[in-house]
Amino acid sequence: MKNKNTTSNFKNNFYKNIDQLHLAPLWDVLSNLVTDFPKTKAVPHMWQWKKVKEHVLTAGEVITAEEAERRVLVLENPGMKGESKITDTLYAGLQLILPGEIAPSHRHTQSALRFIIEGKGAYTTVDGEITRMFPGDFIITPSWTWHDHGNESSDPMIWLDGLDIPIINQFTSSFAEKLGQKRQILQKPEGHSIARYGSGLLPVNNTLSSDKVSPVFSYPFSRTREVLEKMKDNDKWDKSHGIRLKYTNPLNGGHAIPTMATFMQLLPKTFEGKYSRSTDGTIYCVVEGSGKTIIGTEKYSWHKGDIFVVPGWEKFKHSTKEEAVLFSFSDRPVQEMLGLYREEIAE
Ligand code: GTQ
Repeated sequence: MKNKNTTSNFKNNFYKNIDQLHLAPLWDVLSNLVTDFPKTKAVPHMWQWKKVKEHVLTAGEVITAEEAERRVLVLENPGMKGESKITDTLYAGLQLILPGEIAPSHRHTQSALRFIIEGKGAYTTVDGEITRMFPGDFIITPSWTWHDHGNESSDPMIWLDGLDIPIINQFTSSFAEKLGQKRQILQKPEGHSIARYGSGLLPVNNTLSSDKVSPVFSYPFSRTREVLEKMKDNDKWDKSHGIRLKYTNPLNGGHAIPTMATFMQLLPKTFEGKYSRSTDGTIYCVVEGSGKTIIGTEKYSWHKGDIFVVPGWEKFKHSTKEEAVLFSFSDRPVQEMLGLYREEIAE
């Protein structure tokens, strides 16, 4: 029989020896690795537009869009400072383009979404097609497509960027390159994609090489708002989410971007939403109106332009006293593809 001392020596030696061979005991970490419920360092947070806007504009005095390549203030989740993440899997930022500026052409394997908050008529060019941007528009920059942004209008342009940067890095699949020109050459007329793919019609002889991403890369708010308006009187409200629409890829009915779900929703006036939670941490941007969202134990009162984040599996509920419109995005497509997505409505 080993006595107590030899036992602890024996064990200490064991741990030391395996450590030197880069082996580690699972029994120390198992309960943190395989948790009974989702765990995240991400916390709920809201960025108030009236507070952040002036700093986004000041960034325009600190650096030019060209020098910065992309002049963006990153929305950092307070629970994950320095990681450039708003949730575990997603990145978000506020990008500014001043009149006369160009953010030079580049491409990367990360997919991006742009949700326009302020300005009128600045452009983004994606894969040879230019599109002008107006508040409430949702625009896609698909993976590995050349894109440059510019502002020929007389007002600053600010939009919310959503990218799948943490997902791409998790898969060691980040590639990026610069075109070496400020602007790419236009190869299609303005409105090309939405005319071909955005009206419930598709060219019979489809020449697209892939259906992974929606070929409708610009979803103007004017159209989206009209749909919500039509639906609000005739459709059943979801008890938690009001009228919530997902942006879809007309080629397959799936999400518009393969890694990021995007939604627009209308909450009626005097809405008292039921608590719900889902495994996809979600970023919301207030498009119209005002309201309140309780996330976990915190209450957030939001107004136009505010951005708030609901971490995955955190209970939340919306309430309003006036009609409100919210844009949101999450990593739901990836979770759905992997069979991981779960949601729950509290009774
Ligand atoms: O506009 O291409 O917020 O490459 C972060 C990385 C925006 C962009 C961001 C980017 C972009």
